Amino acid sequence: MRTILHVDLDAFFAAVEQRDHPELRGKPVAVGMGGTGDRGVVSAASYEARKFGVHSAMPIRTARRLCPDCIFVPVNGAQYQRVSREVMAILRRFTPLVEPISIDEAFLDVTASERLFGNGASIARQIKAAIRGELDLTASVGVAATKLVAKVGSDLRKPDGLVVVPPGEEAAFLAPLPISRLWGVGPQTAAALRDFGVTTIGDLAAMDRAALVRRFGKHGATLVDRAHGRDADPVDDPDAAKTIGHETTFDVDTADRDVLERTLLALSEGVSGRLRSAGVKARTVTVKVRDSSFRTVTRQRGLAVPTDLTEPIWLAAVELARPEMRGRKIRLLGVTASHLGEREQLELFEDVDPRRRHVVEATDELRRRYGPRAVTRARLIRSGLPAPFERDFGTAAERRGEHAADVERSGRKRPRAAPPPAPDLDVDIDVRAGQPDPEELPGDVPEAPEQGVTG
Ligand code: DCP
Ligand code: MG
Repeated sequence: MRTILHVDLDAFFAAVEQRDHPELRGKPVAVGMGGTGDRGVVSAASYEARKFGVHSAMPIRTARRLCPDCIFVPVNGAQYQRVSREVMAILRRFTPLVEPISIDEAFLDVTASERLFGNGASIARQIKAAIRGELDLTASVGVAATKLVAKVGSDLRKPDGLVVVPPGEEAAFLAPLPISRLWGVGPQTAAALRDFGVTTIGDLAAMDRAALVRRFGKHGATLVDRAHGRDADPVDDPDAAKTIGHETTFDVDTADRDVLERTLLALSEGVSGRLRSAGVKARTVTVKVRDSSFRTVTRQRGLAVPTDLTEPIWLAAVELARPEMRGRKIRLLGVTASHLGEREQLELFEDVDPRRRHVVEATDELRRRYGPRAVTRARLIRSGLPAPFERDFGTAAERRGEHAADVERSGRKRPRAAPPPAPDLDVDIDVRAGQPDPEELPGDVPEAPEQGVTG
């Protein structure tokens, strides 16, 4: 039996503003994204503002109409990120098993900490006291044996709430609540369930499992489990080495630098695409280089700024791989991203040029709609390389720990080759949706290299 806490700060952005600007305390405050003009959207509303019906994601125009006395303040992302790190640091004092799931909330598995700090309820009180005492903010906490029930609990008595659900009482605790409180029940599922006469979680728990499976497929079975409070999802161990990587073996070993660097580009592209779809950023890049004599070297380095973009990963990969590839025939190359950072709601605040981000998002969308070969870089056309976004590309490695084990962390000093210039996104992306065969593209595409790459 585990003890899990879900901690969620109250009216987070608005509470930080009220704390930092005492004249805002006790007043209806809305923090506005995209400026506080009429075109903006409310990011967070203080509990005073919520009494007027103001809430997150509401157009500021509407908020102003509902609450003429509301004070609108602009988003100060850097400050919220700083406070978020302080909150997470407090949580980590009680257990290393902290899984941040957004800027202001996290799951904690405190099972092993109870001997040291007292039971779950006691730890929850200590956490609330530390957040109030040290950061002058309030948090709501749910304590339960599962993530699902802990999360429902933290939300139930906001603000400044504490809800403890003892083991065995999950189903009874959930039963009177509306089904919309349950994970995985969006407005459409809720409407469909109402057709079955289901309005509370208890109604759902009492439903015939087979009937739900017939109507909702596998999701139906999950819903019944959740309605009983059953959920085996563990708190993600942040120390577990998680990696996203691609590697590929050449048909014929090659020493052609252009082929090698383009292959690293394709691999980096695949890795960055998967980082983005996983909603994470990497702080470390590892390359693996195996030559024709089967000598295998892995080299690793950190990135100054965590990223989910191709260019920084590729630049690091080339810099790491060049000294290992020089004068050798290469059999295999791999690129792996690790030290994956918390999911980024925080993307709002990153300092990447927003135009670059838009290009990346647009190409991701094209790939989602038209398949992995819909968009590729000009540098990769007719390169004989597999499309970088195909999941079965190379012997794709995405597994816990496995890579970290054979990584050389020797930090040997080697002369560093200058990395290649970053490709210019404006000219380097070739949109080919609806033109399935790149070989048939007319015009002056780059020469195909002699070497192919196997998948
Ligand atoms: N946020 C945002 N846009 C949204 C939702 C949230 O920018 N549509 C930001 C502002 C919030 C923060 O994320 O302060 C945390 O989101 P929560 O859903 O936890 O909301 P709050 O902390 O503001 O309120 P609550 O007390 O309900 O947790
Ligand atoms: Mg919150």
